[in-house]
Amino acid sequence: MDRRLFMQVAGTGALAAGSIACPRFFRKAEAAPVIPAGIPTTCELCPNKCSVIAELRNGLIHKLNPNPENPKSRGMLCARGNAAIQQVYDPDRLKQPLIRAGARGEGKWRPVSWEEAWDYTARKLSEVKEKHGPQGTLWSSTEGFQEVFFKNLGMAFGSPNILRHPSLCLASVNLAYSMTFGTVPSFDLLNADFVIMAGANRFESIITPDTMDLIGGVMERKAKFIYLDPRFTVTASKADEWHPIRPGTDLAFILAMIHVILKEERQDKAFLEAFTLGYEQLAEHVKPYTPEWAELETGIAAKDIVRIARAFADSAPRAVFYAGRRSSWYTNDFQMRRAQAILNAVVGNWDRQGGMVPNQKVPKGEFMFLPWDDPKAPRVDEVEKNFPLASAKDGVYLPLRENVLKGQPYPVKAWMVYKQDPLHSVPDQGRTLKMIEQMDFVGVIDIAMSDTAWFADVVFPESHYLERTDPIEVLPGIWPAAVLRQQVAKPIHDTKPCLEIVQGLAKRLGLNDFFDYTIEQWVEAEARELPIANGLEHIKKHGVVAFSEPKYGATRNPVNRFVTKSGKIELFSERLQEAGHDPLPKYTPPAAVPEGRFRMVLGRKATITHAGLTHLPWLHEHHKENDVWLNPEPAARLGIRTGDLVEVASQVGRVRLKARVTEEIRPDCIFMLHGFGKKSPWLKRVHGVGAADAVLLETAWDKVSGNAAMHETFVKVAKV
Ligand SMILES: Nc1nc2c(c(=O)[nH]1)N[C@H]1C(S)=C(S)[C@@H](COP(=O)(O)OP(=O)(O)OC[C@H]3O[C@@H](n4cnc5c(=O)[nH]c(N)nc54)[C@H](O)[C@@H]3O)O[C@H]1N2
Ligand SMILES: Nc1nc2c(c(=O)[nH]1)N[C@H]1C(S)=C(S)[C@@H](COP(=O)(O)OP(=O)(O)OC[C@H]3O[C@@H](n4cnc5c(=O)[nH]c(N)nc54)[C@H](O)[C@@H]3O)O[C@H]1N2
Ligand code: SF4
Ligand SMILES: [Mo]
Repeated sequence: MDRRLFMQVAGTGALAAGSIACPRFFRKAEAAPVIPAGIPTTCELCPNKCSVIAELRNGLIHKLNPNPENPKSRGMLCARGNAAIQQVYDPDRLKQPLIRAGARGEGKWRPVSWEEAWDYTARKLSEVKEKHGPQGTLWSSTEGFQEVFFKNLGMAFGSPNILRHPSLCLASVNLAYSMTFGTVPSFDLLNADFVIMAGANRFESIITPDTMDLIGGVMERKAKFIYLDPRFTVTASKADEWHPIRPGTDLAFILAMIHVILKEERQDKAFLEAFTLGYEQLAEHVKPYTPEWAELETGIAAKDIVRIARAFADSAPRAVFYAGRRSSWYTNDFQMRRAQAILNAVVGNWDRQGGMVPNQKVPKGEFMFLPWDDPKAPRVDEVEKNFPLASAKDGVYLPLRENVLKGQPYPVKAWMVYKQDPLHSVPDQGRTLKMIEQMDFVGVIDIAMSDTAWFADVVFPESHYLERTDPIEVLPGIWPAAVLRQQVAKPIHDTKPCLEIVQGLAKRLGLNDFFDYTIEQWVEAEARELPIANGLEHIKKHGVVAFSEPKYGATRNPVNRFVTKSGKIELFSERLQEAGHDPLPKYTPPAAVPEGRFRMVLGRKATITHAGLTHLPWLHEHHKENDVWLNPEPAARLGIRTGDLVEVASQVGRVRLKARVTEEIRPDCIFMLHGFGKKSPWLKRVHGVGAADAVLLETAWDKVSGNAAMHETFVKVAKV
């Protein structure tokens, strides 16, 4: 390890307020960051995991401040991060274990001791195991530092059915970049001169450090910024150009860009020659995809496509077509993301400053625990058979639900859920409710009475992130960091961290030996290999260990082998061909919007995470309810005005909410925010307020990755 790469304080072990050198990403050297006093920890309100310093007064959490030592979160704590205090002191949060007393969803609960909740759950899981084998249990979860313990319990129990969130989020984009480069890179927005973002709404869908780099890099340096989205988002308002692309046609735009670049010989020939495979096939493949053809598909003028393609190639390597994160859009999403990856490769921006950069990682140790046997049964989602390139350890959510509903290839009768609200995050709420109905047992571990918890049989209250210590987490990136979440305050209610909830169950399921450790032992083992003196002490004191400089160019070495079949960057992919998919991204037009209907598109707001947080007062103030965005042209035809109550109906559900008539959306789509129309009365500010988009969304998935395709639903809108 190159010692110079470590955080500016490496070796000193001490860091007094205001004493650190100004890291590179703080461009104004005079503004040396002051480290606030308090206990350093890590935010858990979204996947970014920003570093926080908690200030206490009289034992209560008084304020959360950003920790500028984390180069990924850059001294930023967003509105949601600040509102975490309100989760802790929320009078309606889960305060003790609960067992259902009435019918599912009726809302009758019996507060019970932890012993009773564990005994009851262990008995139910054992009954299902006896009847159907361990494969009769499903363990689903969303990312979080303690997710590992939950997953491990499912695996130690013998279930192959561990189901993680990527197939509702970023599975197709990750697979597309991995199939091309053998890895998923980051994008150096701090230094890029030309940025294209297609539906990556970075000013509202916050990703660190990308959101800050759009402000401090792209905007401050006046780099060119092109944004494609059927909606006029906050990001669109900050771009040099906004193109309201016809939904589902980004692939046509990208293929036409490649066409122009190759035709005009603006590609990086030396790079393509040295590092890639399949250039000849690509050149042949893109010939029919002219800008004139793409204009008809996308609605973006051919002359604009040509102009953008030229400027993009001429700005390379400091030019990026940014990947985006939530790639759960269309049934051809994988191929669209692969085309982005190929476009980036063609201009040679790989592993260059201002281009695409392979992620670095801060190394850490691992706690060694007793291993368990591999499961005997195959997965219920049949991922290996139907999605051989997808991640079998994460699974595919929608195909899994459909198989469980059919009882194929075998029955699944118990569902354990951790830190996830499938009634809102999985399309077609009605079918997810059916899946719950046909379970003999549903157990949920949450911090709030989510809608899924509301329909469960047992609810386990986890301690809030500010009340617990979690494993050390490595955040890879151009500016990688290892972060610690440590307890800031004692739990104020009868709650426990996930590890202890898991241990209580493990004891009763005869799996004690696999979980015979404490969180302190786990963290200590991880800290042992942090690349800094006194790792544990350092990370407890600072909350973070990070490199101070990005690294560029290590993989631009002729002897470097990419982790692909050929060892090269694969423009043409034999593995895709062998798996029965197009080896080069072939255009398939989106389904036409039926007469009198609209395509439903999704997206985010900066003050809401997914379907959660809308009930916290500070955040609720910004969005009291959701409405449906409708363009003035169809609105006039339908006699709808802003504020009118409308009914929105798809083939699987119907909801009522208010209309917002706005030019900020194309006439062929509608949009509504996630997080409203809650069934759980404990989320009182949003219970029955507005509508839940998951009720409307139909079941569809990307063919290659199995990622949910959430923009394939057409709806009717009518005034009530
Ligand atoms: N309709 C629609 N569906 C979507 C999306 C969309 O935009 N629209 N987005 C998709 C994407 S990108 C993603 S990543 C997924 C996200 O899917 P989910 O992870 O299901 O989304 P959240 O709404 O954040 O639900 C998280 C749950 O965890 C609970 N929770 C929060 N903190 C803790 C904790 O510390 N411990 C425990 N035990 N529980 C906690 C919250 O109370 C909440 O009930 O949704 C996907 N589904
Ligand atoms: N504040 C906040 N920040 C978050 C999250 C959050 O919940 N809240 N969640 C985090 C997570 S888990 C994720 S995955 C990311 C998601 O972040 P992003 O990847 O940016 O995804 P979305 O915000 O869902 O935005 C999708 C955008 O695509 C547009 N769109 C729809 N169809 C098309 C199309 O065919 N073409 C184009 N070009 N655009 C289209 C939509 O209008 C919408 O604005 O955000 C992360 N950051
Ligand atoms: S972006 Fe906001 S919510 Fe997400 S981790 Fe950072 S501070 Fe927390
Ligand atoms: Mo996501």
